Amino acid sequence: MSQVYIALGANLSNPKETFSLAIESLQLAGAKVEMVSGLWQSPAWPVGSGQPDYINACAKLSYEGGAPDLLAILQRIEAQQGRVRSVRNAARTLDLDILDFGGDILHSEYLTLPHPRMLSRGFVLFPLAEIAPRWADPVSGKVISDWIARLPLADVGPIQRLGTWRY
Ligand code: A4P
Ligand code: MG
Repeated sequence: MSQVYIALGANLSNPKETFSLAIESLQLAGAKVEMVSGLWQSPAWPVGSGQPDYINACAKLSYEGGAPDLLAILQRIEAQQGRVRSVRNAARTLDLDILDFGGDILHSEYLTLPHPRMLSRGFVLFPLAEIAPRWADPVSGKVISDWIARLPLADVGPIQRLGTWRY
């Protein structure tokens, strides 16, 4: 059984409802949802994209299978929630990324673990810190509070916690 952290993101449609449906689908697919962070709102990155704000959250799962199986499940759930893949960073109804899969380090064509961009993103680190305050990056061993302390103030300022949600 692996302990896994995933990130949820959405900036189209109704993110809160989409996240609840995604959590339900994950449970049905055999991933045990152990913990979910609050909802966090932030401007779409990169700055100036003109897209609606994002809602982000993180969840802790226990999962029996391998990381590629979980990635396939996440992509199926994204598609069920109306995700249309176009260009990189396009607005989306749902993005589900694997942040950390049991501390594995992996670089394949389809999967990079831990998630390659998570450490520089407040909209990932703040919700993750709520559910995993002692999490450490498996590559450097550096703890999440150190990564948060390194974020540029201009990125951190506009990130707001909206509160908890029922899933
Ligand atoms: N892939 C590789 N590693 C992973 C992993 N650990 N987890 C591959 C999930 N997928 C992984 O992803 C592209 C490919 O990455 C997948 O086919 C998978 O094989 P995608 O979701 O199809 O495309 P994308 O969304 O353009 O890329 P990605 O990496 O999900 O985008 P990002 O980097 O997550 O950025 N602003 C705010 N405020 N909040 C956000 O959540 N998100 C993005 C998307 C941009 N701006 C944002 C936010
Ligand atoms: Mg993604």
